Amino acid sequence: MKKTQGFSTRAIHTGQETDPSTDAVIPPITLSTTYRMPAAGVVKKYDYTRLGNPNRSNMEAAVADLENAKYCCAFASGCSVTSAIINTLDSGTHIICVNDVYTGTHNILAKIAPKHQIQTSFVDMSIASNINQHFQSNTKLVWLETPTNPTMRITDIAEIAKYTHDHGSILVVDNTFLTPYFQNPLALGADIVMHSATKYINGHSDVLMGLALTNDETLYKNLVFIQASMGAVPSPFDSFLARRGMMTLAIRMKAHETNAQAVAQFLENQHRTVDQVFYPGLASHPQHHIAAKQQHGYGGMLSFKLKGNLDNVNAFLTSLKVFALAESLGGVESLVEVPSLMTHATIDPKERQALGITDTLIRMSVGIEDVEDLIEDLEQALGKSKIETKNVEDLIEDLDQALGKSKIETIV
Ligand code: P1T
Repeated sequence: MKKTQGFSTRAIHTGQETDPSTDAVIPPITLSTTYRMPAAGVVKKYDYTRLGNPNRSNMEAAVADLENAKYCCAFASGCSVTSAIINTLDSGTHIICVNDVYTGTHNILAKIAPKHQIQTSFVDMSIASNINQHFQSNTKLVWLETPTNPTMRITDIAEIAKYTHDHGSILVVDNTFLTPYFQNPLALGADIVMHSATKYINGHSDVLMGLALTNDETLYKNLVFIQASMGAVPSPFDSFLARRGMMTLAIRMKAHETNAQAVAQFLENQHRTVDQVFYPGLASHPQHHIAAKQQHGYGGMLSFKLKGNLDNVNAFLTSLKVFALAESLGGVESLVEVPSLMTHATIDPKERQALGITDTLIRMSVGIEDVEDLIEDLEQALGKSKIETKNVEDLIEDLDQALGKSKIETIV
């Protein structure tokens, strides 16, 4: 007999305990905020919903199983996980964080943590050894996002884990973009994995939730204490919805990846309108070799630089019919956004520029619609984007094409 069941079997069954009072296959939503005790201070399983709830336990058990983690704590959002992890640190400590990171994480580390004397160095980790010179005697935590949001840079998790542990720190990896289906940071040496479960884990853009996973009992106990004390917990209804969404994680992730690979290849061939495409599954991605080594697939996120300026970007965005112009990612529907004006607008413009987050960088969460419809939508919208971008090369290409056609006609 196989030791461990397959990914989808676990995604569907782990934590789904049959309700003993009705034998319902799908556990009901338990809305009660409080629970009877058999005697004063004796807790059978639950006492108060901030501290625990059957729907939340179900969700936590299932994700822990998929991430191969002993422990999982669910929070009210991805950002509340980040806050909880930072709250496990003492004041006076130092953090090293990858320089291209989700704005919410950046805000917590750069603007809130310093109020508690916790300082962060933001470092380019695309070459792992870069990190070495940034460790200080008080460095306690290294924070990674790979792929990064929104420029899709990849960091070698195992290499960073080695440097981190050599310096007596712990490594946190934000696995939101890839999910346990495509990447298992704990197996690569991470101490904590975090998710914005708002994205792929739930998968239907209707729940806000965050998750922290670990194999370390002390870290877990610290996180549970903060989860219970600070109270940023998900509701039973949200836990139910996210648990339901997670049942189809494997088939959704496969479909996201197939579509994203096709869209990335399509965009890479649009030389007239597209400057550069950032998708780790493309051979042209600068860290494709690292992604191929540590990931089991490349996921559904990509970004690209459109030729021209903000006018061209707006002409493109407003012409899209299937892709929705909206923040967030990881739902079944395709979304598109401009990080410099939307998700990453609060980052200092100079920092954004240095990271390549220009006004022509467009981020896409490729959904699981029929890929032909997605490509047709992009093709027509890119056509509209190019109205004012004609440069000398484009004009010569136009002339070349026209002259070619004229020749055929004269021969005929
Ligand atoms: O929105 P929330 O559930 O709090 O998750 C924060 C978060 C954490 N980590 C990553 C990698 C994320 O992408 C996010 C949220 N990101 C978006 C809302 C966005 O559009 O990029």
